[in-house]
Amino acid sequence: MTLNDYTIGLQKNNRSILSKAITLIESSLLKDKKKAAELIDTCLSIRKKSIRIGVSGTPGVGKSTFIEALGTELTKYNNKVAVLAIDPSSKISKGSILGDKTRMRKLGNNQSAFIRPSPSKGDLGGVCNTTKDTITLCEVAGYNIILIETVGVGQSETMVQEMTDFFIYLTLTQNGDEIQFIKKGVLELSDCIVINKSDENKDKANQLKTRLTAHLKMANSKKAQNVFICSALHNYNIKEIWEYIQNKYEEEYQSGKIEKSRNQQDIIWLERLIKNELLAILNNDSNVQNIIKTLKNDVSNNVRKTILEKITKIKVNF
Ligand SMILES: Nc1nc2c(ncn2[C@@H]2O[C@H](COP(=O)(O)OP(=O)(O)OP(=O)(O)O)[C@@H](O)[C@H]2O)c(=O)[nH]1
Ligand SMILES: [Mg+2]
Repeated sequence: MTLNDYTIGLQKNNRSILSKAITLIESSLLKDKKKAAELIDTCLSIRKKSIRIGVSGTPGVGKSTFIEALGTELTKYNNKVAVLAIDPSSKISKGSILGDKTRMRKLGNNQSAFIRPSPSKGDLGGVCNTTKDTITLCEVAGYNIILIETVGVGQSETMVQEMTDFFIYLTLTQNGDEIQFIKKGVLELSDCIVINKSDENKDKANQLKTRLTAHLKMANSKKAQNVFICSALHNYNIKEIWEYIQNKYEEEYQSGKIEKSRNQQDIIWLERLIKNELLAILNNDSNVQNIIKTLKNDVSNNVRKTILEKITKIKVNF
C-alpha cells in the first residue's frame, strides 16, 4: 500500500485501512518505521479536532463497562468514538484488556465506534509512543472523541494523562483504593473522579464522594475536579459526567488552555521519542551489547569506572 492509499482510506473512514495504518505504526521493522513516520507527518496536517479522554483505575473497577456506556451514549449524538486500550500489565495479568473487544460488545458492533486494543510488548514506553500516533490516525479517520483505557498501575496513568485533554479516574467504595490513589497523587492527575458500581451501595458511594470532595478542597487543587457517583452497568450518571466533560472541554478550548497543554504534551513526547530511538540504537549496537555482556560477567570489579570510560566514548551521528 502506498502512502496515498493510506491517507485517502483514512479520510474516507475506511476501518480496515485504519487498522492497517495502526499496525504499520506499531511495527518495529525499519522499513515500516520510515513509512509510518511519513504517514504521521502527513496526517498531522490533515487531522481534525477531537476530545481526547483517558480512563484509568485498578483492574476490575469497570473501565471497559464505563467506556461502553459513555461511548454508546456519545454515538447517539452523531459523534464518532475511537477506543484505544493500553495494557501495561499484560506481562502479569496476561493481557486483561485484550479481552475488551468482546467485553465492549455493544460498542464493538456500533458503526460509529472503533475499538483497538494494544498489547503491551512488555514495554510501556513503546506502546504509549505509538498510541499518540494512533490518536492522530483516528482523528484523520474522523473520530472526534478518543477514549483511552489504561489499568492504573505504575507509569501508565502519567503517560496517558500526557496525551489526553481530560483524565478520568474510576474508583470503588470497598477496596481501600481511596488511600492508594491519594498517596499516589492520582487525585492531582485526574480531572474527574468517578465512584463506580454505586448500584451496589449508594450510601457508601455518596459517603466516599463527600470524603473525596473534602480532600480535594483541602488539597486546594487548582483543577477543581468534580467527584461523581456512577453505575456504568446501569447507565447511571453517564450523561451527567459527559455534560461535565464537554463543558469543561469547551471552556478550556476557548481559553486556549487545551492548545497550550497539547503543545506541552508534544514537547514531552518529542523528548521521549528521541530518548527511545537513542536507546533502540544502543540496544541494537553489537559493541554496546558486548560491553554489557563483559560487564555482567564481572559485576564486582570496577564496573562504574569502566562504564563511565566506555560511555563517554560512545558517539551518535545524526
Ligand atoms: N454492579 C456493577 N458492576 C459493574 C459495574 N461496572 C462494571 N461492573 C462489573 O465489573 C466487572 C469488571 O468490569 P470491567 O469493565 O471489565 O472492568 P475493567 O476496569 O475494564 O477491568 P480490567 O480491564 O480487567 O482492568 C464486570 O463483571 C462488570 O460487569 C457497575 O457499575 N455496577
Ligand atoms: Mg477493561
